[in-house]
Amino acid sequence: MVINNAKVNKWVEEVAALTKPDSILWIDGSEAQLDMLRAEACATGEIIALNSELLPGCYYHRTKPTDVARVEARTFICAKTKEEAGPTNNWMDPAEMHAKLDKLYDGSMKGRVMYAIPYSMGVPGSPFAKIGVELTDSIYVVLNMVIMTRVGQQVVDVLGPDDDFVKCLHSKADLSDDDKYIVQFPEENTIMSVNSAYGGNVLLGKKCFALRIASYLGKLEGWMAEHMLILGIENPQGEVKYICAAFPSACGKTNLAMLIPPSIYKDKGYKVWCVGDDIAWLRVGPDGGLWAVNPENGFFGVAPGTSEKTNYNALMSTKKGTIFTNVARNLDNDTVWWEGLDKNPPVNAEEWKGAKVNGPEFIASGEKLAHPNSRFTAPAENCPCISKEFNSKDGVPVSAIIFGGRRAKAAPLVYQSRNWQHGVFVGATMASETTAAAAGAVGVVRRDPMAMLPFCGYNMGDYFGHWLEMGKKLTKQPKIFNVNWFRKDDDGNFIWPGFGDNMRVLMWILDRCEDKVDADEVAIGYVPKAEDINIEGLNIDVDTVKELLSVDKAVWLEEAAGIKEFFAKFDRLPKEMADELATLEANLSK
Ligand code: GTP
Ligand code: SPV
Ligand code: MN
Repeated sequence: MVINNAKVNKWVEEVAALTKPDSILWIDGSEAQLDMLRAEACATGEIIALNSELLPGCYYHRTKPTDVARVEARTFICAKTKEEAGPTNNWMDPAEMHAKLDKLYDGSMKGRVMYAIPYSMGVPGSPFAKIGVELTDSIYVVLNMVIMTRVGQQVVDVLGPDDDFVKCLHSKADLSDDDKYIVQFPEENTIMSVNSAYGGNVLLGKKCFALRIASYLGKLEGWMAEHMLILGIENPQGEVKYICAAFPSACGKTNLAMLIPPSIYKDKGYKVWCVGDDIAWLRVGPDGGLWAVNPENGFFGVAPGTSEKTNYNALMSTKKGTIFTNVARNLDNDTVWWEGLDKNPPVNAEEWKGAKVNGPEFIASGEKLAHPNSRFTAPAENCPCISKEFNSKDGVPVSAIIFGGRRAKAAPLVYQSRNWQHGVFVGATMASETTAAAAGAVGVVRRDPMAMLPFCGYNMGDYFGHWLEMGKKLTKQPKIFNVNWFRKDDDGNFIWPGFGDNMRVLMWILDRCEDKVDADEVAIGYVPKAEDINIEGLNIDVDTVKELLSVDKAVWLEEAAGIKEFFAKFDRLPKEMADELATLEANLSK
């Protein structure tokens, strides 16, 4: 492949002079080149080929056991000033960080090849697409990036002589746990990652570019980069309405994006189409409405819990051309297994760290065969319900925005905000229990505004302000809702069936968007009348729905106190957010 872009070449030369690889290979995305890389990675044990009949083109990979999730404590936004990074991001002076990183990269690729990956987030040539070049010393990263983004000559052709590309440098170096850094330099259009080989830390097009750098660019350029799925619901007349939903990591985006309608809807001819499962880039369209594109080309999805029953479409997406990371291996037939796939853990198994075990006995002893954050990297085109708008250059018009998280109590099954400003407050004050997607404690409730706490590339106070500004530019505003699939009873069981049955809630949401159904106004917004959530065919009754929709005053007074404490961190909190908190407090004291 020929790269004539002097700016790209100069940067690649500089990086090579620092990292000192044996050679440089440009990735053109061709099958011949990928086959060569797969063969090499198989020969070194970096990946393992799986059963070519049951899982054609699929590979297995395991990471270092201490390198299995995003590392938020080692993730930095190195804006020029700490103030620009804001109170929710780690910050270091850019010059100081560069000096630190340069030492870690010095000679870090010795004895290795440096792969140069030209890639596009979004359909190459679409007005919304943006280009990156990732330099990495990991074949695993190359093989994942080729699935997750659009790679190769077409990207180089679109870039031409421009310097409008994000510089993405990754070196696994020696995988040191102490010197791991995931660093964004927003003002330099640069990402630097070192000493990790895991997912969101190293597939730099994903969280680092398409959320952290892109959210910063979106603020400058008047659009938004969000941690959102995009789905379309087609009614029996063939009309499709689109919904975006922001849930924190491992809180149900992939599942909702690919849901299979329950028979009460399917039998009438309703269909659900997946446009994206993790990231949405949102703009004001020529019609004054909000338009969404998914900048990715694949799914980096949570494996545990994915089954034929819970998420058939995701499971089908993993049947070819997929890379599995940190799941368990079934050594009898060279396939993979994870908790929740089925009730038959392999007897002749290799657990995620590589020990040969008897699966059922291992599980009985309280261990997990797959890491809770084990993942599949699957091409979007494999998905049986992929939207025909997936490759659209304009994106899709958004009718509703949904926020949501994991809350055992507090948040009701669904409620609607009173207007855009209140909706921004609902997003800004979201809280959710932490999951295995990031290193650290699991199950701790924390504020995670718009599910963007780990991904906002600038001051989060300004980010709330940007949401308010976007609302002003929209003459056709989507309605904003909040959902919670994860409310638990006193025995700790989920009350709501979830998964495909979440469609029942989406239908209420769409009815609200079209003014087809009434609601009750309560302190936090509008909640459905219990009988308006269709529970036909479910094992729960209308009283359970009432319980799911209940808003406990005492719990919400605590919420309001928690929100106040959270807001106190911000120097740049828009006045509108403080006003909304005052309204909530006033409503609760009525
Ligand atoms: P990231 O890829 O980390 O951003 O996560 P995600 O938001 O796409 O989460 P995903 O859909 O992969 O779901 C994570 C976990 O939540 C899986 O183990 C699912 O089985 C589980 N889950 C998803 N939807 C539901 C639901 O409606 N109810 C319940 N109880 N669990 C769910
Ligand atoms: C998430 O953690 O939200 C993910 C996985 O989608 S990662 O790519 O690792 O960020
Ligand atoms: Mn995610």
